Amino acid sequence: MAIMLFLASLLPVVLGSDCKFMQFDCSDIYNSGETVSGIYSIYPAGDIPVWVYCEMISDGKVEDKGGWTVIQRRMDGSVNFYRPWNQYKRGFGNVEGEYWLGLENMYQLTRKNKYMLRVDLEDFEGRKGFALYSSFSVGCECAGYQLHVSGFTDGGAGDSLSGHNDQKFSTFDKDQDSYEKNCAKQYLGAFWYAACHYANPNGVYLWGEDDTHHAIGVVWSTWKNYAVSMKSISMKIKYVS
Ligand SMILES: [Ca+2]
Repeated sequence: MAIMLFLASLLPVVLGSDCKFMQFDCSDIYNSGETVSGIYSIYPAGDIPVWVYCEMISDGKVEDKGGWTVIQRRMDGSVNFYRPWNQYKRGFGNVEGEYWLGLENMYQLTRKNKYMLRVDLEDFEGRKGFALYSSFSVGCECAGYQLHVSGFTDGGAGDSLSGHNDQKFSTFDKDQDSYEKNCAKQYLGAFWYAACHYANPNGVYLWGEDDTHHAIGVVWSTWKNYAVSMKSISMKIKYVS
């Protein structure tokens, strides 16, 4: 028994790069003993690493245990989110700050296992709220990276996402919304638009309230009105089962 344990502990070293333990998501990293929030590499699709921000907060509640994989984050307006399809597919931005993980990565992460989603919001007065969804997944590109979200629990921000359930993803150069015009062009973002939105997390960073152009900001309409743009928003997912 002792010898077997010894061999097992040597395996990753002996096999080296041929068979390294590739952590699939931030839950894997959390469960391996990393409890500090920060930047880690994950392997959602084979052996290509993807850098990601992992939130390892834990306040004792089941849904708040660590291991959240951040898939979208805005915090200071430093990154332009008005981008074409290929960039939303692959991902862009700065993993230390504002970024989009990429639709293909979201698909790879959520295609086999069940994930929950948490959206954290903060306004420019320092007020915070969140929305929790017990189920979140993104379909394949062949299905337009369709959003599947359900099981809302209110963290004070209300439900601005269930109305986007089953929508395909749209960018200014790929209109898959249900609106006669182009939602991404009209609201200067990219999202699972319907006709068009209750939330616009990838809209224009506006530093607060500004209705010069209707609903183009980083909007979460069930918490603040369509003229108010968030100071920060982050969307994060966690393995459930
Ligand atoms: Ca359209």
